Amino acid sequence: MKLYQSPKAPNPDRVVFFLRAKGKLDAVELIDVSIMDQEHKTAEYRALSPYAQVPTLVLDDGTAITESRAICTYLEGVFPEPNLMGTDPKEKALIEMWDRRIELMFFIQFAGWFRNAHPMMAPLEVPQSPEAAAKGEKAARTMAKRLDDHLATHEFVAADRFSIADITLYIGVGFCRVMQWQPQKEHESLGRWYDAMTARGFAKG
Ligand SMILES: N[C@@H](CCC(=O)N[C@@H](CS)C(=O)NCC(=O)O)C(=O)O
Repeated sequence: MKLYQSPKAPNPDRVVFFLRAKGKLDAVELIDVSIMDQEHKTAEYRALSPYAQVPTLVLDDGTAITESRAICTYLEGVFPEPNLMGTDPKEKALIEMWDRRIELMFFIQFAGWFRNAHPMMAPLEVPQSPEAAAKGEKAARTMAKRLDDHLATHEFVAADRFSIADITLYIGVGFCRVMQWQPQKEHESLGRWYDAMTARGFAKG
């Protein structure tokens, strides 16, 4: 299998950290695609990922899978242990619920802020919109507070155990540094959870 990714880009990191948490990072060949050099917009790469996004997982039979969560679903099926997406219907639903909340209400909102406000993103987000940036920032900050409240009484994001939802939030929170924002320093419970996740070591390359 080949995983097309961009180092330090958050969506590919979801898959890389997921594989590392399973101890299976060596099961894929990592192929770097530079977003800043617009390598993801070449015709060759678009043949794999028509909307020109990373990550893409290409299976040995040539099937190309995009969308980081869909890639993780495939990898969970191929490498079931340790389980990161739930074992029974209730656990699967709770983990997916939190993972989607984090992706839709935090991760994507923060991305809207970053893409519309950071000068580095100007070539990719045309035109940048200060209004969209402000909306994304407000939504991301609101969700950070909600997550802090949740983590005040929970060791993990979902289902009382480590899961893909922790990985998605960990990457999202860490990526906030690009806007000089460290929600884990502003919110005590989020900070306690973040330190505990760092100590697990799945983020280390
Ligand atoms: N929903 C997609 C989002 C993928 C995505 O937005 N990837 C970013 C990198 S983190 C990208 O390829 N950006 C290229 C661009 O905006 O032109 C997923 O979960 O994989």
